[in-house]
Amino acid sequence: MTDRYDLIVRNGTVVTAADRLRCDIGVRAGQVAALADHLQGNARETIDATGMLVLPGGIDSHCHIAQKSSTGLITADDFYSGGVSAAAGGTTTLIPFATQHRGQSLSEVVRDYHRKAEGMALVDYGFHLSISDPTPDVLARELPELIQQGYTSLKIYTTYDALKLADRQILNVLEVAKHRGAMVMVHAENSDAIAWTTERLLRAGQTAPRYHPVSRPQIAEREATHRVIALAELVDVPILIVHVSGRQALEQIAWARSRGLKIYAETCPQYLLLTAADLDKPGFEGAKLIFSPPAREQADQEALWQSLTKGLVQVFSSDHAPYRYDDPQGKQAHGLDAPFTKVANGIPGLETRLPLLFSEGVGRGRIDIHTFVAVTATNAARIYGVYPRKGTIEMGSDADLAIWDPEVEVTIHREMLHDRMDYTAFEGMKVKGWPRITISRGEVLWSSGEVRGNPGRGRFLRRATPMPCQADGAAL
Ligand code: DUC
Ligand code: ZN
Ligand code: ZN
Repeated sequence: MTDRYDLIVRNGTVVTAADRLRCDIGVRAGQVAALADHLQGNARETIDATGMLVLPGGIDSHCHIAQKSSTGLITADDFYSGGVSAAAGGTTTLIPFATQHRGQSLSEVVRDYHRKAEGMALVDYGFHLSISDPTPDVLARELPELIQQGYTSLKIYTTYDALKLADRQILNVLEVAKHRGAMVMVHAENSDAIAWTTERLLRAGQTAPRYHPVSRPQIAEREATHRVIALAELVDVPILIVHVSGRQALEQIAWARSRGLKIYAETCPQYLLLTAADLDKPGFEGAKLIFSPPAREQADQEALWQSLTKGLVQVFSSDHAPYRYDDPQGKQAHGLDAPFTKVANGIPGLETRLPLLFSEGVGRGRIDIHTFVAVTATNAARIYGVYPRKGTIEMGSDADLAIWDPEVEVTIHREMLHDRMDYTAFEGMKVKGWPRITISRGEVLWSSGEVRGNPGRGRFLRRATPMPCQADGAAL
């Protein structure tokens, strides 16, 4: 007798952004082919998920993989190690950046990132276009062509000399996004305010890592957030503010949404769980926690937790930007006495993103399980044009599943993680709940501590127009 399904996941509790039900899942040809209580028929492989939660595989829509920074440093993970780390933490889709440096052709940059992913990617992936040089050719030809080809989101910066765009350039990019249907992600911090503050700190000899948060005050983030909201209103286009760090930017986002503007937002584990005080460590240790915008204060953490529940922040991603600590290609590229201005910006987080939110959010009653699914998978799928293929569990969607043991207790240690890093910002944290099995298009990639799946099995996702950018644009 031939098998009716390739895989059946039996006896689990299936949870989506909207529903929770005890049912079996039948998988055929990589897709969800049946959802039923006591599913009839046999399968080549059966997984018993008794006592487990079966959630959509996570989408990490903000991560930096094999990315060359403007200073020449390359992030430590490639598309295989990044995929392994993602899968081991319940994530089945990655959307990193194809990052343009000034003078580069955007299409050439995209081709280059495809070369890095092909033959290497373990999980499915797309690329956001990161634009630092919106030349007339980029605006008139390359960007529209690439959006048409399924690169339907892009990131721009208001800070970093090598990356930032002037307001006029931002307006030009927003205009293309509006007419072609792309989501613009904005890194919002006022560059001059940071430069002015930094100059004074350096002059006073305040160069240690703990001064990094001081150099990038919330007011700089608030001003740039307000400004890009105003620019988006002028052009009449949705935008998403990435890595929102605290109360002041949130206030601007709440104000914009109360006026009916389609302003979306993202936050990351580091803003919910770390504070600026965590950088106050002996010697150069604090460099491990240099990322931008920086971690703020406890009251900011509380406001961010509430913003997830209120729907003010829709996306929870890692901002995995892995620069090793003890490495001339990493945090110590300029030595152990380097001022904070010379330290690579970013921390790892692909693998710990979901367990941290599950434990600290769902486990502690700060968010419910449906919000967890929404902010870690479903909303990103909608906002970045892969819904309902990704980000949910329904008939016809890709069988990307994370089978969670909600009771297992894990203490996070660097040695247990699968990225290429030499530290984690969450060393020693105890979490309750971790995915026991991760499945991508019906194929088990992670099971009871073992990684499976060949490099190169991950597929490129040609993405549709983001839902908020569609003509009848469903707001989230
Ligand atoms: N912004 C990011 O999105 N990631 C790393 C560094 C930064 O400034
Ligand atoms: Zn950024
Ligand atoms: Zn980033």
